[in-house]
Amino acid sequence: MQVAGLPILYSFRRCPYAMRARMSLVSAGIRCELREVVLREKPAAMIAISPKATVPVLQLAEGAVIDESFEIMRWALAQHDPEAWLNPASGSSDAAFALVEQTETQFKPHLDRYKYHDRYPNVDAAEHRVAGGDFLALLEERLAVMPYLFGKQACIADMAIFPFVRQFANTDRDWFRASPYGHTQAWLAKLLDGMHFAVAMKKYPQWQNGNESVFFPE
Ligand SMILES: N[C@@H](CCC(=O)N[C@@H](CS)C(=O)NCC(=O)O)C(=O)O
Repeated sequence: MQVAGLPILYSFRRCPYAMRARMSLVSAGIRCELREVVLREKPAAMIAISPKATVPVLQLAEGAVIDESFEIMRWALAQHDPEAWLNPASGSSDAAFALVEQTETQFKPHLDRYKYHDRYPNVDAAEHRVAGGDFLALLEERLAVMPYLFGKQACIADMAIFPFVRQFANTDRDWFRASPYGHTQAWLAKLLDGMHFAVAMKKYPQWQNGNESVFFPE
């Protein structure tokens, strides 16, 4: 069963990629059917439309499939962007996209090796925390002179990046609290306290045929 006329989002509540996709749907005001996935029991319907089998996956009402979180963000905001997430107040959208890309390539590998060090052979978590900290220092430099990464208001870069900084911070909260990244701490706290995150983190039961949930009902 499908909720008539709505796009379908395969999602996992705690996945930072899925979080940022959900937050962009909230900002754009796009309702969808949310299918909460348990990663070790991925639904066949999701794998059939996206064999790489990562969440999030968005299937549009006409059938098109978008299975990269940043692409989902860009698609949602291209429909409707009332908070101007695609138009950073300071700097260009290309610079914002580049910082998101840098987060994936330079920060995420260290985050994974710090947080999940037991899943990697011969990895020293502390070394990866230092390397991840070097990336936080880049954010800190920007946030020392403006409240968000690209100016006075949050844009796509803030929303695409903070779920990963959250994971890094939560790995050892005492360390993060004592770290020299005070502006980054304040930025993260503000975004965690925001409406988009609250709506995006609402809990849904695991999807099964017959228990359809609608994400972001007004
Ligand atoms: N590049 C993808 C990455 C998505 C991703 O890696 N999601 C993780 C969960 S956080 C996943 O689905 N992993 C597959 C698995 O654990 O089986 C995107 O941006 O959407």
